[in-house]
Amino acid sequence: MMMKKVLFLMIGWVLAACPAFSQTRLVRTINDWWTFTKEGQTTLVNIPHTWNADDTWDDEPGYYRGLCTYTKTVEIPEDLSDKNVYVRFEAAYQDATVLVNGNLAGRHLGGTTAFCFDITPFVRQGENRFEVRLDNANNPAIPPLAADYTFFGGIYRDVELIFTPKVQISTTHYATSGVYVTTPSVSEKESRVEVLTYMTNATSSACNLLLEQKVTDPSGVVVASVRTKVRVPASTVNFPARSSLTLQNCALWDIESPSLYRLETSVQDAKGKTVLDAVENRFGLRTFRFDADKGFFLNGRHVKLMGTNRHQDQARIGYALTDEMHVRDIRLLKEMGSNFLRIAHYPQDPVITQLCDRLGIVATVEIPVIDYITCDNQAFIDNCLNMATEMVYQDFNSPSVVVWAFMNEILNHQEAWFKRSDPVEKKIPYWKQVEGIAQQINARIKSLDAFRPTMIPCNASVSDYGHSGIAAIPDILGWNLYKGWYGSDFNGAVRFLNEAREAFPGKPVIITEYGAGVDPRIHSSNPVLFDFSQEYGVRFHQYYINLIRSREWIAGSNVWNFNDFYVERRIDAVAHVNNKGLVGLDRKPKDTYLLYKAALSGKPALFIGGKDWALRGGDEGVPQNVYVFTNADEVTLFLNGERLGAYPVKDYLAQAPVVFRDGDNRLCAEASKDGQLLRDVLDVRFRAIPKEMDRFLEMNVMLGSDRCFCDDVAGAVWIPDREYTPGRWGYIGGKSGVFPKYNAPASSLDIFGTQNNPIFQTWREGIASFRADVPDGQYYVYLYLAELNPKADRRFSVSINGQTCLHDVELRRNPGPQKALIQKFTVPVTGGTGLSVDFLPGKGEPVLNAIRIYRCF
Ligand code: GCB
Ligand code: CA
Repeated sequence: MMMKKVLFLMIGWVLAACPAFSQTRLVRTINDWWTFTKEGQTTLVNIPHTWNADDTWDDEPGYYRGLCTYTKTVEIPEDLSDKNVYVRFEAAYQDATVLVNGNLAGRHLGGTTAFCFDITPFVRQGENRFEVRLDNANNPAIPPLAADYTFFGGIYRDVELIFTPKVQISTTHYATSGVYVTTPSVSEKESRVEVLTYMTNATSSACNLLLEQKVTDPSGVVVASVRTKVRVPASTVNFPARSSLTLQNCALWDIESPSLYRLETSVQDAKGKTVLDAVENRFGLRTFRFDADKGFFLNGRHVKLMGTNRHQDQARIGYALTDEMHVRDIRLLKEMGSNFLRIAHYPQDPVITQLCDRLGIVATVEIPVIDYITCDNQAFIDNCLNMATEMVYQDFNSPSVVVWAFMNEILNHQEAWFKRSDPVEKKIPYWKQVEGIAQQINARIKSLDAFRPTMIPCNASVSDYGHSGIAAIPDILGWNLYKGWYGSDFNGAVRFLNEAREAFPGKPVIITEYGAGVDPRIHSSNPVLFDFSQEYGVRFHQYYINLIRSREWIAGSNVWNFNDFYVERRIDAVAHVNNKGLVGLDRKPKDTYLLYKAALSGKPALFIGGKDWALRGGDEGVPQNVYVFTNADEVTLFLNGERLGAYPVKDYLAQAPVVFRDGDNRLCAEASKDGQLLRDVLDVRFRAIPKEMDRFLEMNVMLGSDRCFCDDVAGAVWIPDREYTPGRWGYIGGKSGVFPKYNAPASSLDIFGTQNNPIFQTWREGIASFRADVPDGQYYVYLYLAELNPKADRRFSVSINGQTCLHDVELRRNPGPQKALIQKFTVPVTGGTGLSVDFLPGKGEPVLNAIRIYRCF
């Protein structure tokens, strides 16, 4: 009894102390326990959700693109008589029809922007049935039509209900807060803030109201407020009202000090006694400009913008990331020292721009009009324009956002219309269509936002963008550059940029993309183009960091990409994944991330590379290449407590040959920078192939390869091949494969039946034998085979120590081209002969992709 009374008294006290709290609006998610139906199958799911989590990376080509439904009974205990109710989707991919208690609430096209429907007429106190019919089928009227990323279907961002009073700040003006802040003049001394507020009056009489704008500075002090009388007509949606404020002694939003102001907007009764509805927004005070010759200026100060792009997917779950996963990404980006993010190719979760605002990361936002347009289709144009409008309004108040972008690489896929080599006249009709749409999108963005420049990320052909008129349209030109990857010659990048700069002299330039594929499991001491090794990735990015830093007129640059991401059709080292991320689909940093951290962070930095390469292998006594990333000048290395030496640093990298002992090793790196002693430690477990073969236990060798591969799942180390020498091991005869695509050192085929493509993607063609001078005992010998050339007509037999073990294998027939075949043989070795695996050609050349030899006893 006593307790209850005390509690009651305390509640009374709390209420009395905070009279300013009045019941305004309530926003709550309805993410949990939806009944999801796909092709007649029903499951219970939570949002964020995608129905393509699995079929986008299995061995079957294609993924489900069609209609699915979500239904849910939502309990609304509130009395709704004096309320309006809205349902708001942060995004749903991509054509959504929403029904409430059987009534059509609305339809929205486009998978990456938010939408909000008024459902007041359809909801009631008690139980309500929500149904979302969602379709991710290709639709020629909805961009994107096709691109180098997977379009995951589903309600993959939050769904919420918004309960407001009848007189309210609008929720249905492009699903925003209904409040738009501009800062037409900004300085530390004084800044002008203008606010446009949309209000909705859902009553049948006109209302006289007070609209209050209250600004709190970054330290939490209310520094300005203004009240404006407004009369909102009866039954009116999105009635605009303007307010303006002046702020003195301003804290500017900057990269190092991302000062944010808070704007509290409230609608009050005419006397200002009762707050009817209120929303909050953040905004920042900053000036910026892009200059064609001098680059980017923030608050009058020159800043080189360097950062990445980002896709919104993660391993196994596709787009269905929780808020905290998005947050983690932007923190990782900031920790890397990045000050720039191209939010490509589409608007992302609201926490992304929120966090860019808070952490001081300058951002560009883009609509997914990418690669293709639909010709002669007004619905397509309308959807482009609507998406552009949603993008601008939905991130309007973010101080971090400085550019609106659209039409990524839009001239890249003209092949459907003509050949690249065709004369310009033939291309003009198509170009005119693209240019017409570009003009309209650009004009639409300009009409909504007078303060931010526009950008088109272009690629490949300077002259096409010139002749088509497209380059003339946006304020800024983005260039996606892949010289040193898709084009083998690094120097092509400089030639290309110079050509672009000469062709469009007045246009500021951002390198909107550059990147190289890196499968984190692949390493090489002899990195080459298209080997997907960590080391080639490092070399690629070292080159571009120098290129970007040494040219003032390059305003900014974005690595393609922050994270690895799914591309269902793409086959590289990891099938269905674009591996150009600095971090993996699981967000594990690759060496390229460490390189950027050393190059960008500005603070003393030292990291031993190969954090995910702690399990290594090779011949005993043969040095292994170790990478150390740092912004110091020199690195000293210690192995198992012993000093190895000091190594010079070039382009943030010190390389050292290190001889690991069999078993556990502790590698320690030290450097000093700005008077600070830096230290990093990496424990490396080394599996040595012993000098004295009588101690031999195990080897896993990829033929025709300079690559090392770590199979994390099995904890197995795969090493490059070598030629046989007596007393040791290796191949006899044949040649390494060089593969047609890009003249690559490894095949780019997906190998079915394995998650370890790299083991099968190289081979030795025409091999005569593989020998290992192992001691007597019993062995397992595993032959790894896959036909990488579907056209090759080859048949061969294999014998081990004279006994034929494979007769007339014809890989393209059995198991079939690009299918993994692992044959394990139990082989006794006696009489000191060692192991000899011999290949006997029947037709064409025999091949061996990889071999594993394991001593049983
Ligand atoms: C590009 C595209 C991007 C691709 C990238 C690549 O130029 O804009 O969507 O993913 O190249 O990796 O090929
Ligand atoms: Ca599939």
